[in-house]
Formats: sequence, C-alpha cells, structure tokens
Amino acid sequence: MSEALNIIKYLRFPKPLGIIHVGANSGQEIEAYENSSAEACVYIEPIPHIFQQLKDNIGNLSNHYAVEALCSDVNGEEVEFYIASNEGQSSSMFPLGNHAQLYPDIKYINSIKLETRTLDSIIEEQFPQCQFDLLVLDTQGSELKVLMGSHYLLKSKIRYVFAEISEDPLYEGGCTFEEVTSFLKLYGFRVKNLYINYKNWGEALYAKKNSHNSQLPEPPGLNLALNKPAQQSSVSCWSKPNDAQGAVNGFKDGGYGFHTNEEENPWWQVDLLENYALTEIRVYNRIDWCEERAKTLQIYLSQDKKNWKRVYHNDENYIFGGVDGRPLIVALNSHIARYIRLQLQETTALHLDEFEVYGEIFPPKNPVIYL
Ligand SMILES: [Ca+2]
Repeated sequence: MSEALNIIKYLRFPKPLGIIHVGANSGQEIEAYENSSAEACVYIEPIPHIFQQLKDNIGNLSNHYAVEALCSDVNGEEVEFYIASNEGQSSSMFPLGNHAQLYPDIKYINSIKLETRTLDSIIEEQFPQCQFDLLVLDTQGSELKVLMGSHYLLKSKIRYVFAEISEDPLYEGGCTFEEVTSFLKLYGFRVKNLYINYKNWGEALYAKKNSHNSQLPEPPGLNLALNKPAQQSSVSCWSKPNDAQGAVNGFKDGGYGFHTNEEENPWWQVDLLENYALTEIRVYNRIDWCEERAKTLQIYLSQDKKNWKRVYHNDENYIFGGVDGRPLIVALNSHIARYIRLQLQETTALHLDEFEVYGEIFPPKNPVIYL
C-alpha cells in the first residue's frame, strides 16, 4: 500500500510517471509502486542490512532500483547515523529528542558512520534519463535536508512531494512541517492534503500545479554573467565571503545571493570581461523576504566603467519575483556593453538571488577560412 499514490488518486491528480522513495526501509511500498503506472522507481536506504533486505525484496523487478545512500543537503559529509530498535524504522541522523518522550519503547541500539549524498547527485549520476515526478520522503526529521540537496529535481522534474511531517521537531534538530512547507513554496509547491495525528505528526502531500517556470521562455543561449567578476557598493552583516559573486554563481533558491548594507542608492555590478551585443537580462529577486526593496531597480550598461547608459528603470508598482517563475526579463536591442550595473534609487539594501545576461560576442569573431 502507498499512501502517496492513494491520495494522488483520491485527488484525481495525474498519475506519477516515476517515483523516488528516500528512506525506503525494506521496501514496504514495492507492490503498490509496481502496480502503479510508474515507469521507474528508485528506493534509497542508508542502513546496510536493511538495504540488503530491500534489494532482496525488489529481486529482479525491471525498472525498480535500490540505492544504498544517506541523502542530505551536501555530498561527502560524515555523520553519525543512529539505528533504532524498531527494525530501523525510527533510525535517523538526529538524536531522538521528543520522539523518546512520545515513544519511550523505541530506543537507539547502535550507530554507524555514514557519508551523505545529495539526491540531485544520485539521480544525475545513475538515472539521468528517467522521468521522476513523485518524491516520497520518510527520513525521520531530515526531510528538509534531503530537499535542500534536491534543488535541480524540485525545479525541473518533481511534481509531487509526499513527506512525513511534524508540527514540532520529533527528532532533535529535525525539521518542522512549517519549514518544509515554506521551502517547497519557493519551488511552487502547495499543500494539497494533510494528515496530523494527536501526537502532532503525520503526512503531507505537496503538488506543483501549472508550474510558472514551465511558462518561462527558454533562455536565449548561454548566460554570459555566470561566474564573471562582480562587485557591490557595500557589504553587510548578512554578506558572505565574495558576496557579490552570489548573484552569478548559477544557484537560485529564492533567497539572497548577495546583500549590501542599507545605504543610499546601493548597487551591484558584473564585468563580462569583453564587450557583448546584449539581447536579454534576467534578474531573479529573492522571494523569501522584502521583495519590494527591488522596486526602484535601474539597469545601467557601460563599455569602459566610466560612461554609463541607463537601459531600464522599474515601475515602482511592479514587484518582480524569481524562482517562482516571475523574474524580471528585460529585452535589449543588441546594446554593446562589458559592464552591467543594477542600482536602486532610494536608501535601502540591495539583495537579489541571481543575475543572468544573454547576447553575442562583439565585434563578432572573424570566421576562420581554411584554404
Ligand atoms: Ca545565486
């Protein structure tokens, strides 16, 4: 039996095409997944002897795969993983915390050292061609960490997330329902079904409906700003090392990539290292906090870092978004520039998620003629 598939069916949502189950234990859902229309299923389990049972239970079912791994937000972190007395079902990378009060009979009986993997890296390496759209999480408090290592999947493949959730952390350091919900919201997921028992934990189904991202036109070529040197007018207590690079690191999560201090007309700029004939700019605003601070955004271009030409000023009533599928898109008429500056026109802080720019090298490189 699979609760996730039952709820998807009950809500009359389209059937999943492929399933990833993180924290699969010995594979209690194999039969249900086999009887569904899913074309591929991946089961991930970190405890070696339970993984062996999982593998035996899958047998030689085609398109069902077992992976022995502990999923988390980064690759290669060594963590202590605690094995619980109930056949591993309450095993976790977190101490029992509240769980010990709610279920005094369940205890940790052992622990092993495991190295973490991100779900993105497992799927990219082992199953790059498969269409996975349902992600089932049963990882005893580390659901948020697993999701934080699944940025690419959440953005481009997953349509449903079914997770064990809890109103207060059940495990010490574990995530809450609220945290998981806010995080998934950044990727366009909403709660579609929720069950919480009298001990304040349960299950939630999240679904991405008519994802805005799919309506976003494909970017016109390669992002010229990616990893190019960037600068900003000031740093703040929220800044990270090399703060300005955060907007050209190729990573977008709805938070801030860089963060200036609160000041008059704060700015951020990138050096493309050569002149380009620019055709399009995309600015991804942070969407988790104070999106409205970007409302006075101006975009300036320069070839020499001295003479600047303003090519865009934002209508203050327009608050643009970012990874929710509403980035600011500015079309440019092949303006020639090497430097691009984003600047606000008031006293505030400038903090954006990511900046992208597209165009062609200028002057065009001469074609090589072979005689
Ligand atoms: Ca970024």
